[in-house]
Amino acid sequence: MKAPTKHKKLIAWVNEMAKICQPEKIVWINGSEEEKKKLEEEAISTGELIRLNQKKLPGCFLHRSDPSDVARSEKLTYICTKRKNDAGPNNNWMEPKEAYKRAREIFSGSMKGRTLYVIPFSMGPIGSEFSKIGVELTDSIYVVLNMRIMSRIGQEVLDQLGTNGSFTKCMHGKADLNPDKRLILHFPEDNTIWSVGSGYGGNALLGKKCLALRIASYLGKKEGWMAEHMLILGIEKPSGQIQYIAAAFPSACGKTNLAMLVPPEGLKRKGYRIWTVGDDIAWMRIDSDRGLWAVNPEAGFFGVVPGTNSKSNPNAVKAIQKNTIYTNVALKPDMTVWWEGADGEIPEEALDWRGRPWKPGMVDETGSPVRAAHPNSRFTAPISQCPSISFRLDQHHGVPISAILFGGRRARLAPLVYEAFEWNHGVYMGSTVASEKTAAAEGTLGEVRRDPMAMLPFCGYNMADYFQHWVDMGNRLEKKPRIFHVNWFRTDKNGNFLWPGYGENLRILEWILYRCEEKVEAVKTPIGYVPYPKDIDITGLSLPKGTLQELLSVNIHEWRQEQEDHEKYFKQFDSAFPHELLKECNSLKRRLG
Ligand code: GTP
Ligand code: SPV
Ligand code: MN
Repeated sequence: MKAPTKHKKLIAWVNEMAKICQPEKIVWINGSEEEKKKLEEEAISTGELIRLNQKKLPGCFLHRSDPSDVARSEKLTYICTKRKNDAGPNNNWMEPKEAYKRAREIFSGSMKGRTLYVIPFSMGPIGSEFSKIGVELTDSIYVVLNMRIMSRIGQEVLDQLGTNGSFTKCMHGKADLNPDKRLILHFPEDNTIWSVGSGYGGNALLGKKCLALRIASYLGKKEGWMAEHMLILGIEKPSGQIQYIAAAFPSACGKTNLAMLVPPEGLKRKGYRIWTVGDDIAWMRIDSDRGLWAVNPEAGFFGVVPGTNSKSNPNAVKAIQKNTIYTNVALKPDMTVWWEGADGEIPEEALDWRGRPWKPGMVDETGSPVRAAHPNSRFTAPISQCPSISFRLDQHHGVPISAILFGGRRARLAPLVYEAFEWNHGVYMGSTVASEKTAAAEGTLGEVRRDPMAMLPFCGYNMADYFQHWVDMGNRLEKKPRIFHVNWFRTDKNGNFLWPGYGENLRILEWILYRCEEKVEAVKTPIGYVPYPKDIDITGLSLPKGTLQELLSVNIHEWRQEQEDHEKYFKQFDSAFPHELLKECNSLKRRLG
């Protein structure tokens, strides 16, 4: 196929990659409906996609990924900078020459007899000064169809790129999906990504975590802006004014749910409304008003399926009724889908996420229940289908951010909400975020690890320099967003969540807005400002007596241990580690007595 562009460097690169992979043909993706139909038909003929019940779920498909390929492979993800120190202690590092060589061997001849698709895509609205263009090469139709939902793709992007525009080179191939031959390589110095041996999510949709976080965070440091693992939402107040919040929680810790929040019954009378700008990634920069402004570079949701229902996330349920790709969920006999925590009855029979017969109550060799859907099963759906979509999603300028939230899954210790004393204290709070591991990445579930700013798996350079960048941004900001830490996941001694979460989290967002507007006082504790229980509106919520107090309590003894752990954690960083954060660490120690 003749290249629909006169961009010589782009054409040369596509040819160079094709020479390595040896596809039978090259297809340039233009983004049309016709092209989409054709790709869907082809994917159905090979089994890559299963067409779902088109009456009940129009435009929807099921994809089953290889059972060894169901989450991000952090151990196989590398930052390949010339100097090891530029990748820092938190990243796997490989020397670029070695990295290219190893991946080239796996790519070599891997597309024989198959098609190489060329996907031009824009992260952020096409033509916005803040958007970045990438071109992904892939042999996976599933990837093409997902990228079509997750980003803006096709001829328009090529036109924007012109004959000489710069773009991130994103090379992807499934090869044989053997984890021993899987590598997800980032070359920030070459503006290049090479991913081979996985067809799954963040490993394969290279615009998302690879470009919009790892490469973009590196560019942001260089160019003076930030790429963060954050949702963006607008809260429309009864007055009609909308304030915007950005929140960083680790993978599978509640970003999508918070971004689409529906006000609970008890707060409805107040007339709040939530507008969704983004559920996973925020690009933020300082505007001429010296405030922080954010855009969502994505155009779709790649959301966690299990637990999604009309009670937990009604907006998501509505958003995934059409034009949605489901990955690794269960298939019912009527060709609709099911998952643990879905609406309605548990089906009497189904095919599980691997396509094996499944019945309720089935147990495996170890006696544990067999799950119908994989815990990290996902939906891919256009943001435009979300009833709470913000009217500012496509605006080139983005939205002004009033507050930044950090959070994680902590069964103990971290109160429901607390506020930083000022920016650098907030950066310190972010740099020490810890969370229990979830199914979004391969590895041990439940293990608590530090995940600074929820960016541990996504920062494309040395984390010490990243912390410094946060401090520097604060110095440049005149209208600094206030910084908070939230924890929806505190449990009682039987392991039950103390806080109902989901829509009820609006009660906490309300307090956060009150603080931004200086409407309420707060209790000054050693770790930050904690709400007076009376300032959290719990109308219509049946919390057992004393629960709110427990949720807001700060255990000094436990926090002393936590602070010591922060100190140990910081030791892994070298001299580039900002002294401002060491100072914060010492101040916390002093305040704890
Ligand atoms: P990624 O897409 O991996 O980045 O995840 P995410 O941060 O968007 O998480 P998501 O909103 O998909 O939620 C992940 C899991 O946490 C789901 O199983 C939710 O049901 C659960 N969850 C979300 N919000 C809450 C909450 O407020 N309380 C409790 N207990 N669980 C929640
Ligand atoms: C995450 O793991 O944070 C996700 C899913 O949002 S993935 O696209 O696989 O990274
Ligand atoms: Mn995520």
